[in-house]
Amino acid sequence: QDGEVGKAQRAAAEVSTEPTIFSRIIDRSVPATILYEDDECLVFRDVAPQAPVHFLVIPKCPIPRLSRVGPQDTQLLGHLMVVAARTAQAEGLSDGYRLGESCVPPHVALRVTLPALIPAPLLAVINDGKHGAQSVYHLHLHVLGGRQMSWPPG
Ligand code: IU
Repeated sequence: QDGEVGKAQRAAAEVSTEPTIFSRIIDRSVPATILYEDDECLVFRDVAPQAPVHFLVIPKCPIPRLSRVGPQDTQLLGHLMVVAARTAQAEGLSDGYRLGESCVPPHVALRVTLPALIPAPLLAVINDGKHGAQSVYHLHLHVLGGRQMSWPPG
């Protein structure tokens, strides 16, 4: 398949213990525009922004996907959200922003998330796995702002 779903399906088929592109951004072997860093996480601009401001917040430890987290990750996940909010403030998103919107177009996301259960459109907040159209297997939060977001998401 073409597009985001095809990319996600190929990524799911290739899941391995190899470092992802995000590990290489963490170790600086791949360049990125880094907005914030601490011992636990890294924040950088998305290379294909879907809004005037679009950045990703990732843990430094390579949790591949949300469904792999455990109780030991509770504090880290909270930290990622706090960092997301602080970075949004630093980016001047004083009119608000969206945390966790996937960049998958809504019509694609609709097909891959709870198609039968939710009649109204619903977008995955964090893409998990093949059916979630995840394309990079290193857990990440999306933060988008600088434009009016629509609801249902778009
Ligand atoms: P997804 O939720 O797994 O589909 O999001 C992956 C994101 O990573 C997507 O928005 C890409 O544009 C972004 N990205 C990036 O910022 N830099 C890269 O080198 C690669 C992907 I590969």
